[in-house]
Amino acid sequence: MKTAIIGFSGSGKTELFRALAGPGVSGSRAMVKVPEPRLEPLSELFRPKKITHIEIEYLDPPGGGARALGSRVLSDIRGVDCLLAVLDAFTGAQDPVAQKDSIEAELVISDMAVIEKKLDRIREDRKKDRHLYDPLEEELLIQALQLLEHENPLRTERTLARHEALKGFAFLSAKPILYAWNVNENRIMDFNLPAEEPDQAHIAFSARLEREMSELEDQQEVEEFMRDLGVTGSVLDRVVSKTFELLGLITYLTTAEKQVRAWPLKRGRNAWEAAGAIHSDIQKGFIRAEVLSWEDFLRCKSFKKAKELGLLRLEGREYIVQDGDIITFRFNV
Ligand SMILES: Nc1nc2c(ncn2[C@@H]2O[C@H](COP(=O)(O)OP(=O)(O)OP(=O)(O)O)[C@@H](O)[C@H]2O)c(=O)[nH]1
Ligand SMILES: [Mg+2]
Repeated sequence: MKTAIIGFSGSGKTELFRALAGPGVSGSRAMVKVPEPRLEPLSELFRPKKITHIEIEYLDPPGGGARALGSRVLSDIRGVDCLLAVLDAFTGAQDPVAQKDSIEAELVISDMAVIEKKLDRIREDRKKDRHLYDPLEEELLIQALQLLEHENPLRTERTLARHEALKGFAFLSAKPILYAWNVNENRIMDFNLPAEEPDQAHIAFSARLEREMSELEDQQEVEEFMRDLGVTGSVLDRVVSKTFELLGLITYLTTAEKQVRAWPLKRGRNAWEAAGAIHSDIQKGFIRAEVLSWEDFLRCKSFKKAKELGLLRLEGREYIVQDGDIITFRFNV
């Protein structure tokens, strides 16, 4: 899972990157552990050799301009799953809404250029009577272009944006986007965020304070800091939870003495697909999934007791995995 931090120069991207990645990070790329409080009680029980968090890779691509992302950044972010756009709402130098509009415009224009180039090639191809192109692809590209010409990012038409036939283009305006409004520390709570739209979400935060907070070692100090700010979680907590919502992800857990681990899964996927995400052998030899919900685990704090109470369920491959499920896969090798 990859997220690129974008925004104009001086908006606070690197401060946010440092806040997310923690002290000691260098360069413009970091693997960040997703905070997962449910791993701790499980680890106390299983005493595993290894505790493995879900990780998100954050990129802080250098080279943006004061009033534009620029073509270099645009080409560096094609491969990511999600965009995290930082808006300067703390210096007063630039209207943050106008920044948001110009970022959207850049994403839209970049996608238009990709489509126009491709449609040109299709036209050439047709002229030469080679007909190597896919008519469905052409049809979808024309639809997408119309949307973009009306200044609508592709993500506003979810079915089109996520169409299998367009995946390869990795359109920038089709990617889910989280706007992080970098506001003055005393305005975090009363800052008026825009309404959420499909595949678009917003948070208000102070990049400077969050970076400073991420450098504190004393957990009590962190909590005091957050209380003063009036926020309930660190920017990492908030960014991650919004990212999971945007990408439609839930978390399930696996346990063993060797390893206790959290895994991401698209909401609505079944046990068989969850097994495949771990290993193709587990999927191929799938027999059943033993599932304990997080709530039931909290009630019993023991698998033995859960079993006695009949809370440990045996599920087949069609079972739709729920957030917080603790799953043991039984499989043939
Ligand atoms: N007071 C205050 N200063 C901030 C805040 N966020 C960033 N700054 C300062 O603004 C300057 C630019 O922040 P950066 O995070 O380096 O900005 P950037 O977006 O990475 O900029 P480029 O790398 O040039 O694209 C730094 O001096 C930061 O300390 C904030 O929330 N409050
Ligand atoms: Mg920077």
